[in-house]
Amino acid sequence: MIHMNQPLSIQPQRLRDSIEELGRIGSYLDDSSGLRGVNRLALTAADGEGRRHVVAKMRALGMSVTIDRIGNVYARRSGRDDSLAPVMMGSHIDSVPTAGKFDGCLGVLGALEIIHTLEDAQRVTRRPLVVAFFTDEEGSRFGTDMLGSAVATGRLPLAEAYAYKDRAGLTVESELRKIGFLGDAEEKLTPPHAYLECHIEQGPVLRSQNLDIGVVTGVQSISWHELSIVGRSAHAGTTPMELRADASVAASRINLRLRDMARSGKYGAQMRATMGAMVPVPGLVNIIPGRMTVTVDLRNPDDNLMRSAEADIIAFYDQVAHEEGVQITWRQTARTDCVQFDPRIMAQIDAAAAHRGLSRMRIVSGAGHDAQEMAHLTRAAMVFVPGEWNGISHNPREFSTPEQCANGVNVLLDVLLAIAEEP
Ligand code: HGY
Ligand code: MN
Ligand code: MN
Repeated sequence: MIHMNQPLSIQPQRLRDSIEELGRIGSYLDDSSGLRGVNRLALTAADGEGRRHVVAKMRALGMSVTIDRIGNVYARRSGRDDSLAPVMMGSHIDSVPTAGKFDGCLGVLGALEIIHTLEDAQRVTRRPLVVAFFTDEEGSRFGTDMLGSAVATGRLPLAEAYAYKDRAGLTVESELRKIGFLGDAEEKLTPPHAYLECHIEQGPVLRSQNLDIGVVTGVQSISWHELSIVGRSAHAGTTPMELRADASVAASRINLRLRDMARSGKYGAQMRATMGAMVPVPGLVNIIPGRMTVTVDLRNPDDNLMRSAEADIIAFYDQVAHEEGVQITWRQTARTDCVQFDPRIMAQIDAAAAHRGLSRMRIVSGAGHDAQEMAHLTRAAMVFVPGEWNGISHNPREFSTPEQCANGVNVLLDVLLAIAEEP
């Protein structure tokens, strides 16, 4: 039950200031847009600086901070009854290299703004509260997404996570140690009472319908492949077309097939496919690429259609290898099925938004989130806020207004207060 006589509310400007402050860490001038973007790729020096900045904010709020063996950070605020399992809020503060200021950060800084608001109001909840940020949610650097929360919830063994390497061959373990966040706390999380996450939608749906809040029903399935395509490098001018084994042509054929599959409707109207990385070797104007490393990112809100798309594109890899005279090897680097969030908490989010006079809709998340990992451990749910510019994300133009952010975090606060009083 949401007690909504006079709802407590956060300070929108203080939240905005904290988002701007963190956004200055790892900030860069994006030459294609002329905007300042954020690059706090997981476990880089910038990520380390961002982590220390947020840990300092947690401690300034009187919270006790724990760092686990995969670098997840948990800040705890005591409740009236500390024997009870805590209610956890969180997200991530690592970013893609061409990020905005809101992806993940809204969830972590919004949770800390809630703590600050409770401190100001001298309000102590029955249950203890925990604010978390998880290691390498994005997966951009080491190749698998939700790395920290997958370890915390047991999907990914710690040793396997430590061994992931970036393109320079640096491991998660060595990079965690380098930035000083190779903690010693047990990485397997004791199930919290519930998990809540506020996040930008990262898409056009809410804003296009002028809606304030997304009541997130779940997350669609995700499948990532990394392909190594080996052909034969040769002279661009002297090698006849029929004598080539061109790795870049093979990659291009696969990319076009992905788009045709998504457009075909055979895998549902919502299938999305992306070849985000296409790295040629040697990558020079007058040499036929002998090697290509490419990535494939498949998304689908239907598990059966996802499996069908995976089977078909894998069969196409073999067909292209044969027809182009190249070798194609591939590995699965991320794979999660569709996840449903907790219906009772969704109803509480809906009621809280309604009581605040906020418009809302139920929405499936197109992006992956730490909440989908936490949903395997406890009751989990997410609150989405709209974004301007068609909700663009993973781009410096990512932007949500102070009001949009405050609406989402206030709804999170209302639901948190209700759940934190549960016996
Ligand atoms: O890829 C995703 O969906 C998320 O941004 N990690
Ligand atoms: Mn995110
Ligand atoms: Mn992201």
